Amino acid sequence: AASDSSDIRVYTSLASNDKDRSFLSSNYDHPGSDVFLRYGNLVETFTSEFHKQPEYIARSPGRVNLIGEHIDYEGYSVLPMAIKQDTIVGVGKNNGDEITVRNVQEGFDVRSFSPDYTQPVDMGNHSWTNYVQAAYKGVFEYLQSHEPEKMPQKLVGLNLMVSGQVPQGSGLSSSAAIVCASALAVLGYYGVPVAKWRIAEFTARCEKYVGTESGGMDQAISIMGDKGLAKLVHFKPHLHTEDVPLPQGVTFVVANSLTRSAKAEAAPRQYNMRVVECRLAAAVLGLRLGMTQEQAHKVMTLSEVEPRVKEHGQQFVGAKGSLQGAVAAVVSELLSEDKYTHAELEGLLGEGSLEHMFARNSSQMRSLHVAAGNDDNGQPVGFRLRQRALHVYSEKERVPLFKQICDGSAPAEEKTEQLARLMNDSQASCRDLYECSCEELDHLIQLSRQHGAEASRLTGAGWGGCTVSLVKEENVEGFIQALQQEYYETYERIPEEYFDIPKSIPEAGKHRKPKAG
Ligand code: NG1
Ligand code: MG
Repeated sequence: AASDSSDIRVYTSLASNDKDRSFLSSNYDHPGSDVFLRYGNLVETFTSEFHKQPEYIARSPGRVNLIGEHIDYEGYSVLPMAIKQDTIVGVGKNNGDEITVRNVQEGFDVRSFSPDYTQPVDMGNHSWTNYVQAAYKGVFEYLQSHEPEKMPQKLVGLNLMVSGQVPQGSGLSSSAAIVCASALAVLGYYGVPVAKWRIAEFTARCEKYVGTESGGMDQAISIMGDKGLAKLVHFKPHLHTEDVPLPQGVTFVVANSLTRSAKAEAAPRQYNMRVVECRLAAAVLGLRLGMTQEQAHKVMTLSEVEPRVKEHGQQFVGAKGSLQGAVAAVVSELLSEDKYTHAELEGLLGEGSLEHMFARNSSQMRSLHVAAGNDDNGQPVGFRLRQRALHVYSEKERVPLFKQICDGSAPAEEKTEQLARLMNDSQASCRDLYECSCEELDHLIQLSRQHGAEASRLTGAGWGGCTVSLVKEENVEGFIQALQQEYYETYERIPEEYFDIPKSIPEAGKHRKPKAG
């Protein structure tokens, strides 16, 4: 089947060396390669399920973030790289008038939705196909609002077959891979060329249809990534990237904690909650630094009030050393260390202000209601503002430093040491201030540092998922062996089905502990 279908065009976000074109068509890899077999399998499954060959295949990869965690949605630049694990999507016209979505793997439900892209995604109903529908919607909403002349005359029924390799809930952005590959498949089918950065921008908005208030890092790197390079991704004034050459003599090793970061389901108390906390921290800082209540209600991100924070911080610069120290001093002066309750915040921002501020966003509203309730231990959940702001303002400084070190001409040994310090500082901040690590990640990170990693940190949203470790080349083999023995082999059961049935992976803190000894 694979060789029969070699005339099917493949749209891949990665193989394009033309930065302005959205995608190029390229042939399969050489026969016999894994890639070739996987594409062949996709075509075969597509053909047997839909009784027709796909017309196009699209491909988009997952990513690992090297530094800059939980700051993309605050408007700050981040530094990820694409990985080889990807999602591929076959697409072809069907004779009906629905979009039908299937997965090559068993255990994934089959769904159909209307080609009418104005239909909402059913957020209350968690299905992997929601990501495909979100991408579909994103494509046409983008075209309609930005490039209406490219809008197809008529939207037809399509078959889509998905084959994903990025483990779900692992912090490697399986969701961006599926969203971006689906969007490329639909664009490819209709033959509509769109600039890469535009695709990266609109696919970032797609995750919101599914209920995650994500920033744009994952989609940016999935669409704009290049082989052998990390990228510094900027979101302002519009999305663009800078190449970051990686230092010689070291390897970034990604290790899975085998704990699932259940982001879509847990978003109201984890991911989206942080987005809400950051907005509230920004509002209170704004208020304390001279904004009216009304102005403070409109502030969305910590980056918007940063100039005021810095201005106020000037007076501390002498005493606190750097401007960075002064920023931290201002945040600690103006935001309480304790949790804020809903009532306390309304006392500051005005009665009814919280509901009003988040009224237009049902996902954030859910987090607001979670914060008003109690946690598993019967304690009020509340909002931590000082800690979240301290993380964001310190993490965003580490990102340009990381690039500067990579670009610099210091000896390899020195570079490695400096990069390691930034990565380890990032982890400490994620764990202590942003509270997005978990027991299993902390354990894996500690083992990694003991067994040859210069640095190790969580990557992606956290609360489970993967670590990324900076390892000198000569230590890589020993490092991997050590993790094998000390982490993976001490589990009572390694979930062999991990890649096949991701739903069976336990959430952080809920799986069996490593065996003693
Ligand atoms: P992952 O780990 O892929 O879910 C999420 C967000 C990113 C970013 C990181 C934290 C999505 C799709 N992605 O990544 O935008 O905020 O967390 O740095 O939600
Ligand atoms: Mg994701």
